This record gives sequence, structure tokens and C-alpha cells, in this order.
Amino acid sequence: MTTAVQEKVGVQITPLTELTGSRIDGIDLRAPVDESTKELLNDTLVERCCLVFPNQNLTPDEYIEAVRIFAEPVEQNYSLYHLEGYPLINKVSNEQLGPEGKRVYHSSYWHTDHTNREAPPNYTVLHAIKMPDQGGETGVLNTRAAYEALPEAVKKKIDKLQTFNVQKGSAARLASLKQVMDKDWKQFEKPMPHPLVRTHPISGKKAVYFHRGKVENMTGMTPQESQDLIDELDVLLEKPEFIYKHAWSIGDVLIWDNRQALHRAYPNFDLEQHRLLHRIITEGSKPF
Ligand SMILES: O=C(O)CCC(=O)C(=O)O
Ligand SMILES: [Fe+2]
Repeated sequence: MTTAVQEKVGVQITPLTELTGSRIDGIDLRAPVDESTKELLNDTLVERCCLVFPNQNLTPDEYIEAVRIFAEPVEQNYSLYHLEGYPLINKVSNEQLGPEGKRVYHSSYWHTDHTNREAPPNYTVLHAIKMPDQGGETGVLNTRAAYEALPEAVKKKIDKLQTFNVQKGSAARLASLKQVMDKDWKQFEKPMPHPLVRTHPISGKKAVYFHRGKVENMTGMTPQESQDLIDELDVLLEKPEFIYKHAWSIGDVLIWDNRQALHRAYPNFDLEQHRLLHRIITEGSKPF
């Protein structure tokens, strides 16, 4: 990314924390972007793990088109949550009731998306439609920086491990509270192996990669031992210097790179108020 390119395309890029996240101003995502802007945005996303485009307010069609700057949108796991008429967009909403028929905090632990797939999405994108008065931020954890900072002994221990991913791990201590239709469960029938440490196909850098709710076990470990290791890793990864916490305004678009980031919602808002985001995931690549 060079200043010359930025000036040429009229885009301002502002770091959000030292290691993670950039805010992009000077772009209207409703309009087409030229090739040099596209390249600049894609390079910045890979370098910074996530991007924020403030105040966009896109229609569903404009939103789908805007995500194509980065990659092709693909359909998501749970058809129950599709936006009416838009199978490429899912609603992330606290009006989706939990297992006991009450409102719950969804996705409030560090995870990555769709690890049941052989090629999980490269990117997940959220667009804020309704927000509570306070709280309800989304966190993005830079697992490339967090991996780099791990003690050598831990790196050695986890470098060659695989996770085996199902709908809900039998020993999982935190897992999705979403209600799932029978036909959606079929996608998880066969445990899907993924490396616990994956290599980014563009930067060549390593990053820690797991969805704790979906891990049944890891190579040579019982489900319990696997969850113990995830607890240990969470403590090592979850350091303020690796995290960008996005405080939403309506209309914001946030995109992150699942190949080098975990994410979560913060369960710190009034559940009586409606929090609604539109989510798109993109085509992915098989982790290695
Ligand atoms: O609600 C949020 O902030 C995050 C939701 C989430 O985990 C996702 O969209 O994949
Ligand atoms: Fe998620």
C-alpha cells in the first residue's frame, strides 16, 4: 500500500489499533470501485485483518455487490436465518431465540465461521441495521499476531495438530445457541479436519484457527483434552493488543479475514432492544 495509490484513488486509510483493523473513508460502497482501489483494499485487509467502512447504509443488492470487491458471496449454513428473498444474506439478530425460547446472547465467545466446510469462508462481513443504545460490539482477534507471540513450546505443541469439526462438540463448554433445522444438520454429518495452525495463502504467515463450539477433538486427544487445550489457548490469545473491538453505528460495514482472525459478539447490551446485522460470507479456500 503506497501513499501515492491512496491519493490517486482518494481513499483515506486510518489504523484502528496498532496491529489490527483499518478504517476506510472516502469510499461509497454503492458505487463501483476501480481496479487500483480494489487492489488497495484487498492488500490492506490482508495486512490489517479487518476493515471498517463507516456509514454505508446499503440495500441488500448493493451490499452483495460491495462484498464482491473482496470475494464472491456464498450461501450460509442456517437457512432459517436467511434474509427473505436473499439467500446470500443471513440475519444476525437477538430476536432469534435460544434453546429455551428466550432471547440470548449469540456468538459471544471467540470463534471462526463454518468450520464444517472443507473450504470455510475467507471473509465474513457484517452490516449494522439496528443497534442497542449501548454495547453490542463485535471483537476481531488477530490470530497471526497472537500466534507470533506464543511461547515456542506452545507453537511446537500445536503446530501439527488438527481439529475435527462437527455441529456441536460433545465436550464443548461454549457453543452456538442457534436453533437449527434438520436439513441444516446434514452439512455436519462427517467430522471435518482442519489444521489448528493455518498458513495464510497470501502472506505465508501462520495463525491459530479453531471454532471451540464445533471442535469434537484434536489429533490424538480426547474431546475433554481438546477443550482443555482450547481453554489454554484462549487465555494466550485473548490479549488486548491483539483485539480490535468495533463499537457499531448503524450503516457500518465490517469485514474480517477468517484465515487470520477469530471474532465474537460482546454480551453487554439490553436484550430487550433489537440488535440486527446483515451477514455475508464469501467463498473460501481449504486451510493448510
Ligand atoms: O454478532 C456479532 O457481533 C458476531 C456474529 C458472528 O459471529 C458472525 O456473524 O459470524
Ligand atoms: Fe461468527
